[in-house]
Amino acid sequence: MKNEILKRLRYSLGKDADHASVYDWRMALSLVLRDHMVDTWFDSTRAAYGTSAKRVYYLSMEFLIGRLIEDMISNQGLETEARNAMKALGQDFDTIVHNEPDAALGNGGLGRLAACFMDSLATLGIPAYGYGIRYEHGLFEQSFVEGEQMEKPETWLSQRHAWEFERPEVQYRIGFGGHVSHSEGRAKWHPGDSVLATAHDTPIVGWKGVWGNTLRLWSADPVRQFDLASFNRGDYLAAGRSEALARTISRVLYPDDTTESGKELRLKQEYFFTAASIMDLLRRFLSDHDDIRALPDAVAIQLNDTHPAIAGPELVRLLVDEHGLEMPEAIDLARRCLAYTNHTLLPEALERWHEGLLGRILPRHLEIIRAIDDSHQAEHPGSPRILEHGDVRMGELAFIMAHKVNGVSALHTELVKETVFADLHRIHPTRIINQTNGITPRRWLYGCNPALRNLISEELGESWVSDLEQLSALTDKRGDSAFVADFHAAKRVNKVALSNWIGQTCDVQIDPDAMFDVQIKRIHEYKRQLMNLLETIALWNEMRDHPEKDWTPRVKIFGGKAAPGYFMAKDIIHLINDTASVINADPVTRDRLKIVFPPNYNVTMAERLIPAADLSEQISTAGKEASGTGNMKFALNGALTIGTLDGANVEIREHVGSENFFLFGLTAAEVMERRQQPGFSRAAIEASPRLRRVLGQIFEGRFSPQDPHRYHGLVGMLYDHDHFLVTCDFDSYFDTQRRADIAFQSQQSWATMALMNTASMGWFSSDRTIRGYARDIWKTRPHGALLEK
Ligand code: DL6
Repeated sequence: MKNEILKRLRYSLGKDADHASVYDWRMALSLVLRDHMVDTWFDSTRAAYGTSAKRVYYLSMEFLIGRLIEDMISNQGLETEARNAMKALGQDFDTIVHNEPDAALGNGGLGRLAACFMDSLATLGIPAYGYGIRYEHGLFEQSFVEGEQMEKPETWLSQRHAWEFERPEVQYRIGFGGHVSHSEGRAKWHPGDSVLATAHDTPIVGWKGVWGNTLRLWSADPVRQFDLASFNRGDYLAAGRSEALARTISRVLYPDDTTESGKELRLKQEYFFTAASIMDLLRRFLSDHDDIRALPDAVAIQLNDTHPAIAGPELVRLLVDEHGLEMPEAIDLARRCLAYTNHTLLPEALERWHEGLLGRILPRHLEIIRAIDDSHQAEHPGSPRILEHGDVRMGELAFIMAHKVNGVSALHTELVKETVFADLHRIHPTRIINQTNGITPRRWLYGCNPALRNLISEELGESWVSDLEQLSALTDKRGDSAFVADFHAAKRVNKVALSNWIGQTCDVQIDPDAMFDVQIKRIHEYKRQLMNLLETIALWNEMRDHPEKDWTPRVKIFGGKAAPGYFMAKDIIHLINDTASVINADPVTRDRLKIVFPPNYNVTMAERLIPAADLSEQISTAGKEASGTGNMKFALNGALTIGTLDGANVEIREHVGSENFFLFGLTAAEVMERRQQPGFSRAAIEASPRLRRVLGQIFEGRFSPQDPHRYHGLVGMLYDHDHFLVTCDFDSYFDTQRRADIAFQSQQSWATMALMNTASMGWFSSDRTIRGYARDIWKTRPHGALLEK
């Protein structure tokens, strides 16, 4: 490998070893690793073609892949070789690895889930393509200035992306606008503008390098030839339009996963990548099939949320307008290929487009949507409409065009049936199914936590990495005090490393023996970072009132970004930082309570924080978090959860045992009921002197003395319309935190509970989730065995 790296350095990067920078070394190593993948990748593609295997197409606006170098090394079993090679070349392996930008092509859970799924699809040997957008700028970079969030564009592509192959020959022309002509019963769309979608392929190789799939991301390019023709005709505006459109379409990821945003450009982005993907998969299908009617036997298309829901009308358009099928048959064929995953019940996150806007950008699609809506109505009179009050409802469209709709945790799936799609569920009672989310153990234990991984592998060998349920054998070790001590020691190694990193990045000294209490996720009112902070202030008050007590030392760690236009979330960040300044400087509590909020939370930071966590905060208002996947990562790495009965917390608690989980708060049903009671939040505050005191301090400017009015709006919100019931759950949360304090005082029993979490989390592997999708939705099976080495 050493020689391969030197060769790449010289011939691909044009550098000799004496003048190579860290970037050059990282690129040379990455290119060598990529070379190692290519044969597997080709073999897999050939095997899929050879057996006419059904292919899965995972359409997602987001793939939050983070850094890839460690995945590429560990999945191919090249860690020792790569480390030794870099050492022999006089380079520090960790510095090289940390030089890779964190590809933040997603906002949060939905995007990270897509990345975990790509790893599992490859590990299981299921022929699959991930299709998305190659954003030039991923999720913004966050910094804090005097405690406030600042946003800067993220620039992961300012350096060459080591892993991808550009495919200039794989291009599709994507149209927008224009008009539709009808003649002899046939429609033809004449787009006004168009751009080219160009493919960029990243090979994704699964565990042990047995199977490789493709992540194909589309970039937008101007339609050059068309431009020249327009230009020559003197139509200069048309020439410029394509360039301007192309420049914007794949430029930036929308930094908002909960509100309808960006309107027109966002709709264009959705259509752009969906249309390119559908055209691409049809081309592949037609390269070895003659009969278009065989499509559902060869193609399974999964829509990751409603963002690619235009796939239904697009596929119908191609089948009708290009392949000459009749509309009813085309709708039926498309439906048999399509399935849709719902990831949220939040009304503001359920996409709707103004009919006028959609019709202007996609006139033919609007006609087809009307036809789909009418035919569904004709079959099921009185059913919910896709078109309602001048809006196109993408959830209803996705549901009606899918043969299966899945929720992402057991509770969420039931709520999907009872709420957003209740009427459609009554009409199609077998369509909604559950597939509880999962996480890849390759990244979220094997890769990010070498201390624990080594301990487990010494005990069980390495086969747990692709068969996570084997971890249950660790249950037998709970009475083995030496093993429990080793488990505890592995956690401590991670805590020491994190303490050092926090000292360097946040300039805050923390005690590795304190409880590391971590909440990392997008900042949102329903996730209730605010409740966590209020509890921290209440604890601080009690520590100051009773400094003589034997308090359990805590470090409260927050991480996450707020959507730039979400002002309440930004206020919450500001308040956390303001409070940290006051509490961290308090000589009375300094050794017992600290708050840290490292800026720019991303996948790499999660890989640092999760292995070091003792307590995982999963405290959303019950009924609001569809699943969560951070909750799974923490528990797998031996953190205990403090959480509500929300999303996948419910199933995590069932698996790890109620005695190893700190439960509090109202249930989803109680939440709905409580919200109906007039003045519920004021009543909760009146009943809790502890909470009243904290809110009074914030209101009076105790944490913002330079600007005492800063948080009046926030406190007012809690009194008057506390939609997420922070006030109602506060006391129960506070008391449960004190139970956690007591439990943490016995390190032996805490470590045993932590071990039981790790041992019980095997079911939450994304391999299990993908097997479920393959069995219940895609009707496909693994092909990896074909290549078993
Ligand atoms: O299913 C992946 C992930 C879930 O774990 C989270 O609970 C859920 O919030 C997230 N949903 C989204 C989409 N929009 N919103 N909100 O990211 O999906």
